[in-house]
Amino acid sequence: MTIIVTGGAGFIGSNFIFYILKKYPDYRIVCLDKLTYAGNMSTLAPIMENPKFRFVKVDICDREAVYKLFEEEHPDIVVNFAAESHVDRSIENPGVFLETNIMGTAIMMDACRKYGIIRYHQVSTDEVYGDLPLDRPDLFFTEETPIHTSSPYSSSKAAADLLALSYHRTYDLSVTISRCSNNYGPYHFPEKLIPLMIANALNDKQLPVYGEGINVRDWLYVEDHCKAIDLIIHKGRVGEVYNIGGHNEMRNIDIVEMICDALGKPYSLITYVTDRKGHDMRYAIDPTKIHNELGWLPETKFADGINKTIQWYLDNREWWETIISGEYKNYYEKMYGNR
Ligand code: NAD
Ligand code: TDX
Repeated sequence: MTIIVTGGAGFIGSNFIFYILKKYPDYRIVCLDKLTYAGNMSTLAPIMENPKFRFVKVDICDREAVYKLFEEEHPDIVVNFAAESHVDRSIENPGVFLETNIMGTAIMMDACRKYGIIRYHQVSTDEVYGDLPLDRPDLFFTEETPIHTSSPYSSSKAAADLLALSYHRTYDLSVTISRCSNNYGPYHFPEKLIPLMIANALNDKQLPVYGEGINVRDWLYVEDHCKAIDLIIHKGRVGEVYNIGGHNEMRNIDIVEMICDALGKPYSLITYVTDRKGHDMRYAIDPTKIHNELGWLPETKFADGINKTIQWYLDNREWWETIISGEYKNYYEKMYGNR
């Protein structure tokens, strides 16, 4: 079995590669990644010599290069993680989100049609459903919830989902889609809430909480997401969407305080800053379908997952310090300098 994993130098894609290589020692993994600011070769360094692994620096929007790779590798399965993934950046500059997340998805699926595959899996997000009100804790996103996006990021992901479903219906491409809630864990790029707060707290820098900090996200340990995708690509029904989430809703401010407590840092570091434009209030996944059909359940409790994650950032300072000392500095100044 050969799997092409796009975006494998990023957060979830790299965790997925490590998981699959360990679980299926006879599988071959080809990682296709453009290495944008979010892709890190240092993450993949430990497996570069593995004979079952190949890394190729390619943009999923580069049709010629993608087709060439398919001709070389004859993949059985394609898992498309590659995306521009940060909501705040999409608010600043939507164009690249439309290119990569929509056109790139179309090109990957065109390659699958042209060369033939067993399965194309599109890694999507719960953000395609928009948000839920804070005062209706009884409401959850199911696979039937209408698409109702808020940001250029989520709109681009929703467009990709619709394209994927249309490729299934029109061309009979073997497509599955997963829509997962917020992930956390090792190799999470420090522009996102949890790693940003850990890195800032360790450097005794301000902890910028948007608005009142009462927005709710449904957090899932990254390995649980990888396990769900593994089940879907092997046992999921073609043409279906699967929601992934572990009923772990938390307010942003509570997460930030938990990180302060774990690191012995004072709450005085917490600074409330101007809210994100169009900020979604609450995400909450109903994972009944994947549980009933594929037997998936999250295995890592948040208390354990967050401690493991914090410990990982303590043990791997070089990984994130290299990132925040580079180009990231300009981004940080632009986003947070006058906020
Ligand atoms: P990430 O930003 O950490 O990594 C994205 C990776 O894609 C990087 O390695 C980057 O170099 C690569 N990439 C970007 N544009 C590319 C292009 N044009 N061609 C090839 N490679 C390209 O993202 P992540 O958090 O790991 O998210 C992975 C996927 O999961 C995304 O599709 C995202 O929408 C989805 N998702 C993320 C979360 C989350 O909480 N992080 C939750 C649900 C779904
Ligand atoms: O500095 C910050 N301060 C803050 O209060 C940052 C970076 C975020 N926040 C808030 C905004 C959100 O309510 O924290 C929450 C989480 O923010 P992000 O980490 O940016 O994640 P989110 O916008 O929820 O999107 C994430 O989950 C869904 C991923 O980035 C997406 O790729 C995924 O689809």
